Amino acid sequence: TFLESVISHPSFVACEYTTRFIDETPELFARQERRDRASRLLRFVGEVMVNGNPEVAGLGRPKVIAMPVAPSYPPIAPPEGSKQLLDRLGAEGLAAWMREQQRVLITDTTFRDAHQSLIATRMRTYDLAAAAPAYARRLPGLFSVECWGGATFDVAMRFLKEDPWERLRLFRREMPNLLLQMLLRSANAVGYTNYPDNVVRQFVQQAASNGVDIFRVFDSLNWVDNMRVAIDAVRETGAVCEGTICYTGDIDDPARSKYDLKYYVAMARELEAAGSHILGIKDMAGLARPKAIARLVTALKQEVGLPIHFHTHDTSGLSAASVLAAVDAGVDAVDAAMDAMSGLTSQPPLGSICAALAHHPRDPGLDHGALNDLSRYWEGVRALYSPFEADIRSGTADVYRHEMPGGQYTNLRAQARSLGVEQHWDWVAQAYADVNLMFGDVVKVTPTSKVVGDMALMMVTSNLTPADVLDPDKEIAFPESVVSFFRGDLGQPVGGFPEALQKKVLGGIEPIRVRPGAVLPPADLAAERVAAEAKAGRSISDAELASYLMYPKVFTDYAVHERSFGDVSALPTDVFFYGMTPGQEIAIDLERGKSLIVRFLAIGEADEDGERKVFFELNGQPRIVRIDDSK
Ligand code: 3PY
Ligand code: ZN
Repeated sequence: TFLESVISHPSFVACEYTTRFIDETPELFARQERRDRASRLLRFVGEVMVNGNPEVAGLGRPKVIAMPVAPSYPPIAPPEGSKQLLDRLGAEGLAAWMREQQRVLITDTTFRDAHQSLIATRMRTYDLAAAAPAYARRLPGLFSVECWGGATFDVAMRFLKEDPWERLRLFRREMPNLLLQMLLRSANAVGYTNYPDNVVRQFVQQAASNGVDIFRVFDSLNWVDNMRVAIDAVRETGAVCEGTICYTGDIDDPARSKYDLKYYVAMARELEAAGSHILGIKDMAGLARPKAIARLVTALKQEVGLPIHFHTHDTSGLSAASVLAAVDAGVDAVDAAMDAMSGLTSQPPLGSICAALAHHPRDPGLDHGALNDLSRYWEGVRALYSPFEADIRSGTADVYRHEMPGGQYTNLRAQARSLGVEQHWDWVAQAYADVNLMFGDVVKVTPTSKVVGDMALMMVTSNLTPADVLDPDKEIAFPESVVSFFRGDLGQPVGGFPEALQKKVLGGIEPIRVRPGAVLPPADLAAERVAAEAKAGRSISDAELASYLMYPKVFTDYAVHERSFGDVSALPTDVFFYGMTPGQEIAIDLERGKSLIVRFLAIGEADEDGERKVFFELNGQPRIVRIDDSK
């Protein structure tokens, strides 16, 4: 208790105090605060041990639950890297440098897209943070670390009960020499729907001021008009804007002429004119075949003056061939994931690509030993998250049929499982392809990919054929996301909506034909803050306001969880998901130089009220936590 802190304080014990002792001894409060945090964390661990962590309920356990050893690094300050280049040259200068230098620049996606695509975005800050100091010291030649945005923002709060902003600040602190890159869904920011313009602007400002250097900005319908607010907001912060084309279809297939070379070149010109510093090619499903990407990169190098950055997924098993073809065609930067987190629906293997380019004029110049060591660390981390893996073992040409983004694949499969139709996966994949064509052959990437996925699952669970869906006389209860899509809430697709289906889906509802942000009223930021603080029961930062504006319920639930259980991101991952084993001792770093030593002793029998006592030692002192086991 607070009283105990007072009477055990050395000045109090030595009778060296005045009536102002409490006011003049702020460390009493710091100590009390630490005790509270410790109690809350013990309550969380106790809760996991008695009732389990709901996030892994029913998923089975990893074969071995062992925390991997963090990768080692030399005791030096991080050498200068790409971040210092940006600070010195500015965004335009950095872009010019990218074009002028010869090696191919490498972005590592392990901290974001790789785990989004392989293990449903579940990697915790604890495991990411442990790798960061080694990245800064052993890979200072990396171009950037893609580490934030996309689905990580939502998942951090919703499932991992941690603050995405705290994660970002930690990356900034630990990797001060590397460019930090995020994925921004333009008007959808890091959500699944268009937000008011002032919400998008406020989010971008917070992301930049908390550490993001490069914003990869894309629109889920490739609608450049819907990207301008985000592009302008990024430029205003001084950060780098990577205006991005989402690649779909096949430029070499005459049957998919909607998305041909001319289409992509025209879009690239628009993105250049809109103010992009870098041109991104986001091949979210891994459809860019080697010959196609070579032709595309060659054309874009001729037609636009921006450096080009290629991102792809390995669902086909051929993405490394595409990356190498892009390198030969003169692409400036490419994305890859550390070997142990690569392949399948993730990016191609970073270490193998570097090895393949060794002694080549465009050798990325990274330390192969460091890449191996880091990959070994990620291998250990990945094993901890094995319950979240999709049951796929190989690349497959089937991706050219269904065109699902890598980041969606594992999620949609998990959704299919929860709806009891995973055994009909082939049917789901075919329905996904059919829905795409019914909807007019659309770009499929978050959130339009979710619209197509929702519809495909609905067709399978309701046993509907495309003819049923299109039949004007057959009544269908379309998913809410589909109605919203046809109303124009995500924007206008290339070539417009298929009219008859739009009429059927909307009934009497009038669609919008303008940019959604043009008709959404601005959010009242001051009023939203008051509401958020009332729900959280405390004052919130500007960054947390951005969380609330994007995800009011998810942020509120996270804040309530934090009030009860503290900052659970400090717990090792084995403990977070599975609790502790008798006799196990862990150190929890609360802040620099302040750690708690927690030892778990035993769990008692449930008493008549259904409460169990969980026995711990905290810094050598016995602590008992009572947990309701009646749930
Ligand atoms: C996202 O938007 O999260 C994606 O990764 C899309 O590919
Ligand atoms: Zn991706």
